[in-house]
Amino acid sequence: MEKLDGVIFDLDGVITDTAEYHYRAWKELAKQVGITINREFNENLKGVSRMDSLERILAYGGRLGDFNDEEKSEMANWKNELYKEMITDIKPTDILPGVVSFLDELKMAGVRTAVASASKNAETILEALKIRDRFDFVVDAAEIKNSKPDPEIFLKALELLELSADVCVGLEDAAAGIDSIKGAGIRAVGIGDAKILSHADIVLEGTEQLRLKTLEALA
Ligand code: B16
Ligand code: MG
Repeated sequence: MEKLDGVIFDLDGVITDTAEYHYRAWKELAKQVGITINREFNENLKGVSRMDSLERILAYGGRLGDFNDEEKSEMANWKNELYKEMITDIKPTDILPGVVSFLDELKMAGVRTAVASASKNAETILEALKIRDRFDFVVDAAEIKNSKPDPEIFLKALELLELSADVCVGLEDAAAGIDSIKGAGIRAVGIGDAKILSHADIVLEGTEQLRLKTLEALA
């Protein structure tokens, strides 16, 4: 890549570790209906929308046909209320290491930024982290019809940034998110376990390794 013009960030697991609270809240909801989930299964929920996550849990526990739409919507709301309680105290110190200095580096270089999170709580979380103003755009998850791994959310981010895929990179901690980035024709940087994120163009162990130079080298 000759020049990097845009970086598109996932939120949960890339900017802050709310992924852990999603897991705890889903585990509690699953327990209510007699289903036990573990961290390995949870990898299938990362980056996946609220309702799709619930359906995956019910399918995993063999209970998909046991609830009607209204009951499923109540369950999803219950999980979301529990999740919101868990994150009430979220603050700037919960931003993952290296993210702020990386954003500074991007700003200095004139690189535009967007957030492409499946979370309907994204704006609230970014405000609580006092980091909302640092991003040029935040895609509204409520407007997205097809959940990651569908490319829709990253294509929407490109549209907002008014940039083409070849001058951007996307950052993700979830396998579904990497597939979404790649589906949009964007280069993908995985953050986390290289085995889980095997479809990424490059995988960094953690956010503290984020550097503009590393991303620009992704040719
Ligand atoms: P909400 P991301 C995703 O965020 C989470 O990884 C996923 O676990 C969650 O179910 C989804 O957001 C929806 O979140 O219930 O808050 O609308 O990783 O795309 O930033
Ligand atoms: Mg994520």
